[in-house]
Amino acid sequence: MVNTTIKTTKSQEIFTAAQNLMPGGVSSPVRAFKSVGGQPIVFDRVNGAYIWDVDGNKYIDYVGTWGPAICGHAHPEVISALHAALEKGTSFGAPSVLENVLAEMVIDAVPSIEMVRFVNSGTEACMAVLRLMRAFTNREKIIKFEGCYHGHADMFLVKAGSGVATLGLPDSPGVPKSATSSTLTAPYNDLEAVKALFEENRDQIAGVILEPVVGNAGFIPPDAGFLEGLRELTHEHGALLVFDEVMTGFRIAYGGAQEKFGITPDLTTMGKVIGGGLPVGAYGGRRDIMSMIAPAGPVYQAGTLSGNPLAMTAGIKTLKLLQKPGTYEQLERITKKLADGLLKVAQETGHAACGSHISAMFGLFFTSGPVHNYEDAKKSDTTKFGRFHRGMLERGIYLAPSQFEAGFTSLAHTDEDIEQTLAAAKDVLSSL
Ligand code: KE4
Repeated sequence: MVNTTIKTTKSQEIFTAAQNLMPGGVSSPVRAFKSVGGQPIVFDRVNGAYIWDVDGNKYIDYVGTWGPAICGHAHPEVISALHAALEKGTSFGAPSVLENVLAEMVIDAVPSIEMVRFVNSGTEACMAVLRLMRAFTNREKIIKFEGCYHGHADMFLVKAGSGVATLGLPDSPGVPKSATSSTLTAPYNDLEAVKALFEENRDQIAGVILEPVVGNAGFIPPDAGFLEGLRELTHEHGALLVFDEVMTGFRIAYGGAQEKFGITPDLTTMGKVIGGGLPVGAYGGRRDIMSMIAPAGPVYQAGTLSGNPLAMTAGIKTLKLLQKPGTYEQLERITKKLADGLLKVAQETGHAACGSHISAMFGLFFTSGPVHNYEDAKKSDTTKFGRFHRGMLERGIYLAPSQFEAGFTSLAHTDEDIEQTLAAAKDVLSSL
């Protein structure tokens, strides 16, 4: 039994049954609450900044379905646009003007993107971009960073973050050595390590892929000069620089982390926000590179539901809402209030803690820090994080169920929501 003060009878019934039907009872590992303990709550509906579970409990949501709900869940304008689109069918498997519209919006927004291809998930986008990097440079090796997560494709499951970090699966069973033998890793924020890899693997590295702001090892921003250094190193060695902006895209800024930090990668992957809650991933970049993708070029990549009209509609409407003046100032203000407040409460209640935020993404570690990379993050007190998570859940606050995830705010979060959250945090942390 889960010892919570909130009534979770129906959640427990449904989740117990789910465990007989689906591995771990979930469709994605992090949802099982393995690293924070206790059973997950089963959602009934979401709206704005809020969740209601099947027992009728209401929560303020700081996961936002892992990023897509940046305008708030079930935004009325997105819902009504979807209703209209539904009348015309759910999938075409053929060109539609909606793909042109969203493609143009992404190209106009993201500095590195001259052409874009839509897929159905961030994983697909990262898989495709890896194949493209290798084809364009005619080199095989790639560099990724410990704790960064680029989806669950074999070649990325090397010291990955997110659910892999949470479940301590640095190299998942079933991944053949051949799939990862060309994947080199370095600590995040460590330019010297990257330089050494380039020296040791001269003319063999197709490119470097990273989360420009890490969200899958907990929240870890780039140190000053790190992104610039990678841009210089990749140029120097004839390798490509790829920003995985599946999480940071349209969240760190309208043009993503690359706009915020003024660094232009050669290729970018996206997802989450650009689907407005429906399955969309995308990759894009320089025209000379993207033109290699079939059928324009020889690099094969395909997908039955890619660019489907419902997902395009939700993405178009979401980006339109984000274009409104003042959007990112509001996201920065509300998230700063939350992140600074959480840190203050943790320190006032005598807990070693560090954390930060950039725009609508934030994180908190129970360690005095600083946290510059995954090794630092792993030194944090994950047991305390689990107890904090459960305590907040019992007080109606839904945080990401793992220390190795980031937190997400939205345009729907109000000052009152933040104040309620900080009061709950004070209550929980005083009792830990
Ligand atoms: P998906 O295949 O889950 O759409 O995207 C994979 C991916 C790629 N790149 C980055 C930077 C990502 O954050 C993700 C997915 N993020 C996780 C949250 N840490 C999705 C949540 C989950 O796995 O259930």
